[in-house]
Amino acid sequence: MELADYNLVFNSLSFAIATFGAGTVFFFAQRSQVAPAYKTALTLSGLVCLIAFYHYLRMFDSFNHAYVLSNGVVETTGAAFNDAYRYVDWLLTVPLLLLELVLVMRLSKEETYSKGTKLAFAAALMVALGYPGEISGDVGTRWMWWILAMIPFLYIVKDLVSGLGASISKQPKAVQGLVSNARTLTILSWTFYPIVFILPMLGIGGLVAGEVNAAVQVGYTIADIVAKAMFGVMIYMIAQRKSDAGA
Ligand SMILES: *C/C=C(C)/C=C/C=C(C)/C=C/C1=C(C)CCCC1(C)C
Repeated sequence: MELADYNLVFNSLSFAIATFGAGTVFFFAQRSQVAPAYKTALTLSGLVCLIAFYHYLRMFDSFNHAYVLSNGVVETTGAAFNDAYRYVDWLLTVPLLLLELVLVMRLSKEETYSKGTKLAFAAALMVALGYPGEISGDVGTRWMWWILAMIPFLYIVKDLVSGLGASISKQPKAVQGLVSNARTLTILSWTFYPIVFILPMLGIGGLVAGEVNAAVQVGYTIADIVAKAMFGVMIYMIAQRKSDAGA
C-alpha cells in the first residue's frame, strides 16, 4: 500500500470514530427535545452511532495491526485486515436505520410492524449475501454474491420508492418535504455501497483477499457517515418539527 493510501484510510477511519462518538452523545441528548412518540426513533439513531463507533474503533485497530509505517514506508505485518467488523456493523445498523424511517412516519401499528419486519429482514439478508463476496479475491465469486445481494437491495429500494411513497402523502404538510428528503438520502447513500463493492472488480485499488483496498475503505466510510449520522440528523429534524406541530 502506498503512503498516500495509508494516510487516506487512517484519517477516514479516525474521522468516522469522531463523528459516530459525537453522534451518539447528540442523539441521546436530543431525546428530551421531541414528543414521546418520536423518542424511539432518536434512541435508534443514537444506538446506530454507538454500534458504528465501536466497530470503527475495532477497524482502526485491525488496520493498525495489518500495516505499520517504518521510515515513511508502509509495511504489511502479515496480519489480515478484518472486514467482518464492517459487515457485523451493517447487520445490526442497517435494519435499525430502516426502522428509524418507518417509526418517524408514525404509521398505524400494523403497518409499522409489517413494513418494519419486511424491510429489516431484507436488509439483513442483503448484508449476509454480500459478505462472502467481500472477502473473496476472485472476480467471478464477487460478481455472483453481488448479484445475489442486489435482489434484497432492489426490493428495499422499490419499497422505499412505492410503499413509503404512498405514506409520505399522508404525513403532515410541514414535514412531507423532509420525510421525502430522508428517503432520497437513504436511496442515494445506499446505492453508493454496491458501487464501492465493484471498484476492485473494475481494477481500482487492487484485489487481494485480506488486503486493504483504500478506495473501498474510504468509499464505505463516507457512505456510512452520510447514511447513519446525516440521516440521523434528518430524522431528528422530522421528529422535532412533528412534535412542534403536535402531530
Ligand atoms: C450504515 C450502513 C449502511 C447503511 C450499509 C448499507 C449497505 C448496503 C446498502 C450494501 C449493499 C451491498 C449490495 C447491494 C451488493 C454488494 C454487497 C453489499 C453488501 C455492499
